[in-house]
Amino acid sequence: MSSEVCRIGAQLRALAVCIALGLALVSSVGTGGAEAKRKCHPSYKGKCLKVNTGDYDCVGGSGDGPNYTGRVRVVGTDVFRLDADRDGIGCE
Ligand SMILES: [Ca+2]
Repeated sequence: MSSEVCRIGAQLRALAVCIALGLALVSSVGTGGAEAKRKCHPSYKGKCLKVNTGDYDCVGGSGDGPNYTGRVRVVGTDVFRLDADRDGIGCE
């Protein structure tokens, strides 16, 4: 009977270790997820232009938004067309 309890205890400990490892994994993934949740557009650096918030235009420009940004580096596809002269700097 007591050996049975020991076996269950060992299984529970193993389970606890598994859960702890799982939580550690989830929390580390969760940190990455939080980072991804901020979702700065990968095409723009120096400023965080969020994705899924609509178009970006230059502050002080003639664009109609709904989002505006100042000078920003363009490192990928210029989806918001902020870098008209294509020199890698948007909203100059
Ligand atoms: Ca430019």
